[in-house]
This record gives sequence, structure tokens and C-alpha cells, in this order.
Amino acid sequence: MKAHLNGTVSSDMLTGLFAEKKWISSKFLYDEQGSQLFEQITDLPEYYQTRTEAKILLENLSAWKSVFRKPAALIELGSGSSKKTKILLDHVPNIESYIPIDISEEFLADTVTQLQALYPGIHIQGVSTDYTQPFTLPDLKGKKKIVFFPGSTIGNFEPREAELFLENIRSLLNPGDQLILGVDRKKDEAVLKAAYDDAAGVTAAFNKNLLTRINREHEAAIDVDSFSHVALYNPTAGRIEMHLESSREQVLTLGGQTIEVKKQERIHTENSYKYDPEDIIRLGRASGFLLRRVVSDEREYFSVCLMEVV
Ligand code: AVJ
Repeated sequence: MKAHLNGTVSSDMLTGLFAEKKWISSKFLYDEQGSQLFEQITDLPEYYQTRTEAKILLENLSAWKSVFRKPAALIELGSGSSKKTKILLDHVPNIESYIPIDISEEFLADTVTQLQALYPGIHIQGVSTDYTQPFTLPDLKGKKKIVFFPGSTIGNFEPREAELFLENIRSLLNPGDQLILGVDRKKDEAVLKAAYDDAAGVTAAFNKNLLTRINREHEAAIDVDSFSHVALYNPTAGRIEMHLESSREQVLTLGGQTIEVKKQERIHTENSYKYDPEDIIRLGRASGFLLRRVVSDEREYFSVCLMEVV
């Protein structure tokens, strides 16, 4: 039984629930509630990623200044509220244009208005698109391009997808253009696990919100409390995995179709790959970038990588 072959259940979100190994794509974590929960995650004591990256950006201004030695355009993938970008906009001269790219059109328009008022000297032009799909940039008049992809978002791609994605970004650039890429490093398993299974249960709520979303958008009646949040480190793959584990045997009803779930069966909901410099070198080689510099915090929990188009 294939969900998408049947007129009643045709959503991308549900396809994986009919598979042998059940899964839901992590891109569905970010509805309004999920985006708010993710914002809360970034403030958790266990979730070191966001504050570590911000600290790296703020404490290594000379590195970013040298990237913008010549006037250039800054292009951000998945800009959101552009919180981290403000560190660059505030301290780095020579950013002539800023192109925030985000899927949420409304949110992007608000951000552009606010930023333009804050930075009247920078030409700001938002592009509302799903940047994981091929897209085009506005005409930047031959200006040097610097792509900013912070937040370790690259970790949500499968390794092969990450290569194809960066190859696609590479196709928008010219030799000498650069990529500033934020990645979460491989590290002690306990540190990683705590970051994805916090004491306050915010990450658990973020994960379970997927089921709440399915209930709302597909008139399902999944008992959300019968699933628990599982976060584990898969050392072979070098990734954190999130799953939803059923505490009992049950049958889910979705748009007239049923799905049997065994006791302790898991639905795989996210992979978050961790990258060490050697992994970044490999990723760059496969996609047309040379790793020029790795800037990290003192514990080497997180790295901001400077990569150049070859
Ligand atoms: C937004 C993909 C970087 O993988 O760390 C946080 C998402 N998932 N807690 C990450 C997430 C669970 C986050 N990224």
C-alpha cells in the first residue's frame, strides 16, 4: 500500500509512514508551533550550537573582514530573523548588498523592512524560495558573492544530498567567491545526546509536534502521548537521530487508511549529521569548494568554515 497512489492520503508528510521502516521528513518539523519550539531550543543550556556559533562569529571579526576585503554581496540561505547575520552587518565593512533567502515570504518581507531601516547603507533584497531547490539570484552586477549558511543546517541533508546541494550553490558562483558554512562537530556522545534530549523536554515537544501537525492537517487522531521522544547518536554515520517511539501496539487511522504500529516501534524523524574538518574537505572536493579556514570555539564543539570556489 502506497500512500501517494491512493487519492485519500497523498501528502509528502505521510509517505514514510507506509514504509517498512517508518519515517517522516524533518522538514515538516517547522510549522508555526515547531518554529517557535526550535527558537526555544536555541536558548536551552544543553543546546550549545546556536550560542557557540554566535560567539565564534563575534570573536573572529578579522576573519570575516578579510573575506570582505573587496566590496561584496552577502547571500544568506535560510535567513529567518537574520540574528547571526547582524553580527556581520554590524562589524564588517564592505558588505554592499545583503540577499536573505527564506521560504517564508511574509516573514522575509518583515525582516527586509526591519533590516533596511537598521542598515540604510546596505542594499537589501530578499528572495523568497525553497533554497534546497534550484533557484536564481538577482543580478549582482559582477560583484563578488559570499554565501552564508549558518546554523549547521547542512547537517539535516544526507551526505550525498549535501554534496548535490553545495554543487547547486556552486553553480551560482564564480571562482574566488566564498561560502561561510556553520557545522556542528563530532564530539563526546553525552554532550550531543543532551543537546537533543534536554531536561526541560523542549526537544521532545518539538519532535512530538510532528504528530500534532499530522492530526491537524490530515484529520487524524494519533494519540500523541503514546509516543515518546528518542535521540541517539549513530557513530557509524556520524549523526544524531531523532525518533518517535510507540509505547504500545496501536493502529493509526489516516484519511481512511490504517497503519499498524508495534510496541516500541520507532518513526525516524530527523538526522543531524556532525562534520569534522576532514568531512568538510571531502564535501568541498565533491562540490567544487576548497576549505580555506576553520574557525572554532576553544572546545571545538562547533566550526565556521571558510570555503572558496575553485
Ligand atoms: C536546525 C537542523 C540545525 O540539527 O541541531 C535541533 C534541528 N533538531 N534539535 C539541529 C534540531 C533537534 C537543528 N538544525
